[in-house]
Amino acid sequence: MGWHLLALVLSAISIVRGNIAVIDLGGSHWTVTSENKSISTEATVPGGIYSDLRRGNILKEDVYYRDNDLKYRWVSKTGWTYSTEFEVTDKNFLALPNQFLVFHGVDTIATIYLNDKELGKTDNMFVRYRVDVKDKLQAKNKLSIVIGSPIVEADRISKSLEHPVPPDCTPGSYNGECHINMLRKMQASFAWDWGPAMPSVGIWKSVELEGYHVARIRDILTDITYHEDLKSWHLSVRVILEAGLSQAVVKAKLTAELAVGKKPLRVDSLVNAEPGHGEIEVVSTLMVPASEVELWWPNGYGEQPLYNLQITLASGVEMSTKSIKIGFRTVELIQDHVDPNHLEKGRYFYFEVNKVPIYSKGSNLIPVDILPERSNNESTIRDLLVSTKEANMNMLRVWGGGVYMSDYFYETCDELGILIWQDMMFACNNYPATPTFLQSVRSEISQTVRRIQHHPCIAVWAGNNEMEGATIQKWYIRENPELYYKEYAELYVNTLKPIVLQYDPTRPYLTSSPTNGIESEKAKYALADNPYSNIYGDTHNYDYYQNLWDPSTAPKSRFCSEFGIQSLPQLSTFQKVATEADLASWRTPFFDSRQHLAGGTGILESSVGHQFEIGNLTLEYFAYLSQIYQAGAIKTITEQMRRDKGVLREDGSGHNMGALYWQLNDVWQAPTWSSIDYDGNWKMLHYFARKFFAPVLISPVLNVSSRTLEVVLLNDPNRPLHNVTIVTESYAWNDTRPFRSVKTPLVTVESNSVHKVLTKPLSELLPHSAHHHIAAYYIKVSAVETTPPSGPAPLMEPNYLYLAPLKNSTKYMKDPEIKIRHVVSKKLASGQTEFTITLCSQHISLFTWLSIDEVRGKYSDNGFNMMGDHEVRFVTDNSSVTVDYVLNHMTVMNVQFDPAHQKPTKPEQSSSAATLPSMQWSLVLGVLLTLL
Ligand code: BMA
Repeated sequence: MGWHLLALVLSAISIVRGNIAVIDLGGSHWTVTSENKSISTEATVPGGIYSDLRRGNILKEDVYYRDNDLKYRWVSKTGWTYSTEFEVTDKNFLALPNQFLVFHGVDTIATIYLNDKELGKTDNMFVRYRVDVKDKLQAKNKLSIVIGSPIVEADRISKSLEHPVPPDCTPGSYNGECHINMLRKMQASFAWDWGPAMPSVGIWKSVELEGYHVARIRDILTDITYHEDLKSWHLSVRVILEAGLSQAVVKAKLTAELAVGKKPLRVDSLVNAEPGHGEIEVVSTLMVPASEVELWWPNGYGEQPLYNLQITLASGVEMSTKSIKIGFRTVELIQDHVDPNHLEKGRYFYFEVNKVPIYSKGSNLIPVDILPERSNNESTIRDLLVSTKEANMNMLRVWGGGVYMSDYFYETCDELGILIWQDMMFACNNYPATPTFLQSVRSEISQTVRRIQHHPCIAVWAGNNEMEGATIQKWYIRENPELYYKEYAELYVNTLKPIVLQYDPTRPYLTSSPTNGIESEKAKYALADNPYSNIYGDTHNYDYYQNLWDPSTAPKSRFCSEFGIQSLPQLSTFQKVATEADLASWRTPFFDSRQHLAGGTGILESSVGHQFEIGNLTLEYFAYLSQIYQAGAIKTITEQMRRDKGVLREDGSGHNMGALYWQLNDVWQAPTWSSIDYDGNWKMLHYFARKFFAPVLISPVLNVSSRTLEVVLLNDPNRPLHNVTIVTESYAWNDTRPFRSVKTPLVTVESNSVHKVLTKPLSELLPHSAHHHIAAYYIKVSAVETTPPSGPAPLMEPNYLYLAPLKNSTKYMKDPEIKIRHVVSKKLASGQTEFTITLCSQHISLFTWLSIDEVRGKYSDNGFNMMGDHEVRFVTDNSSVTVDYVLNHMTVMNVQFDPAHQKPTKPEQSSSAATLPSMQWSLVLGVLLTLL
């Protein structure tokens, strides 16, 4: 049957899935009109009001330009109606017993009308709504979705409650709105400490018209367990069918086919059932011999083979099909007692995949954009996830103040081996426990778990962000705490938990993050006395006042799922949304409105001030220093936590098995905790993450009290290492040769092991005269493996330890005299261009940072230390960039630049030869080298 015969006014596209009819009503044939009808413009579905008004030039500037988050706030203070018209002329379609309009995402409080008759209401942007339109469709149809102002609706609901549900509003520094917790909507859309209030309105996911005789496949859930005795995987496939609401018996054949080995495995089931609430569940089982499939592993631990599982429902009159990709692996969250004889020492908290303990390395994902319609952008999602993998991460936490991500996101995580810690979308707010609210949440949680549960990437579910701590520590509660404790348990324990476990018996559910895990579950209302305990569960740790380059400031918890510090994005990112005057310094009104952390600018300055003198700096240079501080802080803390994997202290703390820093990405151009800015540029932290998360880490640390240097080698579970030599060198800042060099040979280093390879008093590494001047020295460690499969090779990039704050060392440093030896370019098969840039320096150049104007691309390394020759590759999609351009527009910064001076004038433009052998450019102002 050809459903494409259905005519839709204005080119709506018809898609035939199997034989059931699914017609996408999306496109630009929609109109959006303001509540008082003064504005009416073309709209796009999926989309959103800010994007529509911008496209229609009703908003004259980019929504992120300067303070447009405030100027354009009127947009969300009024209601909007989205409408379209479509024709249904196909008699066959109109004769189908089941006809539905399906709304995959309406944001948020809305009433739906078909041909001016009310069809239904929505109150949750995370819920798919299915509305029966049998006998309601006409040849010509008018569909309207009347959406209320989120600000007005949130206020209205808050006034209808019997008791207040705090907090009322976002903190003043956020420039935000009030009562977001009344709405099942992206919680960050009323502002956060890293993002603007852009209270969205719109149809942010697709709208479909579907019709069928019998039923359609909606979700496929899998339960994959390994049976050692049978050497087989037991694959249980649970298919959720949607049928009509009439309870007519569904009779059909359901086939599950798994593409493994030479011949696919297949099982048929007969369906003969009456749907309850329009749904039927069918369970089929397949035994998959272990020899037929390869294991799926997180990034860094092995490959990610995926197998196609196709489900077909054939009823005789029509077919519905759906395919997913699955992976064979087990995942467990281990929370055993550390010492069964000393229960007071707490419990472990780590993941095991295929019985191998995994050190979780990664970050936290905030929404991909504050406008939900842009958060599903596939190329942005791919860029972020590829960057995640490239930084040697194996886990991301999808944080609870954003949105449940698109199918494409989870599919890409499956493909790249990124484990997902999935929060449910509740964050930093108490929530109502009214029957209406809980009913809406039930649909949200069951639809979400059913949609994404089959992805091998998902490791754990968590009920919310920080609400266990916020509730028991009364961050927002002013009176009657018991009432709020009960409501907490009602939502996360009595409502969410059974639904998650019903649809996913294969993974653990944590009520919150941070939490004490099993211990919180045992506590009254699932509220532990101290959800931030070091010996149970996970923690979030922020310390804005100490010098975070001091490893003793690192958390001593089992698993740190948030820790971070702000930095500024690079200048070119700001230039797109600000005037020159806005960017005169980091203390202009523009920055005041972008800095949402109360006191944040002072914190940035004092952070940078731990390591550098802040004099008369340019914004560009201050941003650079802030990125160094951030990168060094997260490096120090992460390395300390990774070293802690091998430590168990008397008080039970230690054995850290997870470091997820806050935060991976940005929603706009602002000072934030991110390692990738809104334009997709890696900040220095992201380049550092690639090294501090590397599977083999050699980490030097100073034991301050004993003035002893310790060097620790960590080998994650990858492969044993053979004949490794670790070289520890001490250098005077002004010397190119090490003062001492200590070689430590190791014959074998087992996989998954931690070794203290060196413990040496500083006095043996530095000259006697250095006793009071350790700031004049630094330590460098490197390692070579002489017999790896591919011949002798450095095991890792060198790691550095500064013995004192850098501002105490600058007087000992010398002008590194950086020169560019040559730049050559090459076209890659991907269509990108790769530039190989060879630099050289006479003395050490610290945190050497390359940038080529605003050209976007990735460096093989950036923010590196170099002495002598150094080669860096730069890959860009921008095909207009030439070697000449690179030579003329490249800036090299390092910390030896004298901040008291203005930005250096640029040297004479050089020849534009593709290769410049040993260029003898003299450097203006010593060390900041700017070409052009
Ligand atoms: C954590 C997060 C976010 C916040 C971040 C930085 O608490 O869960 O709420 O953005 O800190 O303050």
